[in-house]
Amino acid sequence: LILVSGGFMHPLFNGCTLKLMNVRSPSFNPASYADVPLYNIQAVSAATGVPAITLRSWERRYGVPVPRRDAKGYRLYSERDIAVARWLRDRVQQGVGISRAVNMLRVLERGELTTSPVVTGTFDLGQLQTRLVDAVARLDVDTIEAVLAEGLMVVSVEEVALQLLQPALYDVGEHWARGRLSVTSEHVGSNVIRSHIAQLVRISPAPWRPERIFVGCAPGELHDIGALIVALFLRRRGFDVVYLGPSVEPESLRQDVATLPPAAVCLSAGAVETAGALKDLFERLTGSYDGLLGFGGRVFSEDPALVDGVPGVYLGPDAGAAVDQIEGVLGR
Ligand code: B12
Repeated sequence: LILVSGGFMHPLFNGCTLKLMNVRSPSFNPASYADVPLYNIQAVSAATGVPAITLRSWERRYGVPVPRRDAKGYRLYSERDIAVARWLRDRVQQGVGISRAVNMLRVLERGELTTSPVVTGTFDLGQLQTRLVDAVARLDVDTIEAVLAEGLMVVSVEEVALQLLQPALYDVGEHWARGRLSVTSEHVGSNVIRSHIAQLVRISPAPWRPERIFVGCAPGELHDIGALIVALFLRRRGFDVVYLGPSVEPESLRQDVATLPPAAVCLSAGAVETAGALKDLFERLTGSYDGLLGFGGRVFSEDPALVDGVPGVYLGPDAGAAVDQIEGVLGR
């Protein structure tokens, strides 16, 4: 109803019109399902594939579905609750993000449009982080995938990236540096995580802002997961992002920036050497390019003195700060 009309575009949905059309969800009508409390949480979990812990987290954080309780206080769900859980699961699997999915549900249920997700409780991402790092150490790819899926079922993509993946990767680096985790586990773990983030970029809504932004890594920089997260966040704010990958080639980038001028070029550096390469590249670009030259990366948080030497705008210590700054410069 709301979503396939084509003209509908509300900031709440971050331009998800296309995705919403893809998910073919407008016909979902929770009221058409019986609301008789019959099923315990295990039965709902088996019927929907949503783990019991996730159902409880949805209830606590988003107030949906809220089961009735039996005489002993155990949760009892109805057919309607099961349909809602299944619908939310499908939206999350399609990359919509749980808080946005809950808001979409409210619109379908009540025609009510809130501008912020209904969050009523907290979720312990620390415990997921421990499970993730343990799984990386054991080369247990299935558990890595399961933990990522679990995180995305409960909190936003942004929270998963900044509060689960980033600290888990930092932990992995620490364990590796202390010889407590093998090089192979570090490679396997970072690869699986990286491919998940790349997948989230792929399923992001099509851009709805005109500005094109190049995001990548300084010459010689192979750590590209941070830059990929920046690209993901920018995509989710509607920017037309071209992801350049690790270690850009300076001369080729200079030519592309001259011929296809983007609104911004944002590069990452993780070490002193690559920060030097980034500085050299931006010095060459400043003469011929008048868009935003932005930069960030671990090395600038560790050694803030390096920021001053680089021509361009330091975009802050993480991807959340970076997208806010970029929006500030380019306009909301
Ligand atoms: C995975 C990993 C690798 C992978 C990278 C795979 C990939 N595709 O990225 C591989 C195996 C290739 C690798 C290689 C190496 N690694 Co390594 N690696 C890591 C590890 C474990 C995780 C990196 C990561 O993804 N972090 C998570 C991201 C999300 O965090 P982030 O980069 O800080 O990004 C956030 C912010 O900084 C910011 N940001 C980042 N980029 C940008 C860009 C812009 C524009 C903006 C605005 C913001 C921004 O926003 C991001 C998101 O919030 C780190 C540990 C650590 N502490 O990071 C070690 C680590 C970075 N590696 C290290 C080392 C030593 C190496 C090697 C030299 C090892 C070797 N001997 O070969 C090589 C160097 C490669 C090179 N030339 O660059 C050291 C660096 C030490 C130092 N002080 O320089 C670390 C810290 C491990 C350690 N504890 O010692 N590594």
